[in-house]
Amino acid sequence: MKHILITGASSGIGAAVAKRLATPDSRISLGARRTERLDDLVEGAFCHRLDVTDEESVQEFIDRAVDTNGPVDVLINNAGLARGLELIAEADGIAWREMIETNIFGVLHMTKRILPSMIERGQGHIVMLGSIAGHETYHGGSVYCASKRGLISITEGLRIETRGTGIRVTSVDPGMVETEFSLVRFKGDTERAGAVYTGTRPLHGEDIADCIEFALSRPAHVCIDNMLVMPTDQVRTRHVYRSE
Ligand code: NDP
Ligand code: 8X3
Repeated sequence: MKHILITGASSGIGAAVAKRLATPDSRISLGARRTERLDDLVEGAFCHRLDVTDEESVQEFIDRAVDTNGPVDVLINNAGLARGLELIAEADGIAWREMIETNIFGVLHMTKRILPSMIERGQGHIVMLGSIAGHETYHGGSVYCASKRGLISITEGLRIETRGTGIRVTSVDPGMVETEFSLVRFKGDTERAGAVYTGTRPLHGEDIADCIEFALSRPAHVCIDNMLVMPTDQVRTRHVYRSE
């Protein structure tokens, strides 16, 4: 029985991954701020409030998850967000802080607390939700892209630090996935968010769940370092085929 812990499971990719990985061989822990969305997602899962930007919340969540489901075997650092498309000269800096605190500090707060027990037990798998945005920068996306590019360095650093321990670190870097991501980015503007996916065929959370399931199911001596997964209709961030 593997203990699989997923951050940001209340929506999109995290919710799809939670459903996919809930098998008789797993014990699942799910965290997010909107706990009401977690409760009915997966039968028998441990669900608890988690704000990855708040160290006390992170510690409490992990303590309770470990008490309930035992040491963590798989950590899926999925929680993340983008806010707006502000240009650097015009930004007030609030969105910058939220993106960096969530996408970088959030991952570090979670990983730092779970890694020692993985090292001690000589096993563990950490999965990072990166992005195509970590591989290229687009207009108005400099800080979100910086957060995902920074994640690549953290992922590589972790692999170096854990060499020889048996721990695997995988990053899955998707292109456009239809989730609540754009709704969050555009602060609930459904029209603007919907337009991101209009006339094209984006990825869905289940496509990313496929990738994570594949990486986790490889034999212990095989580490899938990185998967860059794009919709067929999308070539780079701003080259998207639209039929209308
Ligand atoms: P959603 O907005 O649908 O889901 C984001 C999840 O992150 C929610 O469950 C949200 O939960 C959680 N989250 C955000 N902030 C926090 C926080 N401070 N503490 C805990 N949980 C938090 O977007 P996606 O499913 O698309 O995003 C998942 C990941 O995939 C992100 O890291 C994103 O950057 C990445 N990604 C997304 C792509 C896309 O096109 N959709 C493409 C490439 C990467 P709650 O608000 O309840 O706390
Ligand atoms: C989300 C994909 O292109 O909107 O990471 O940044 S993009």
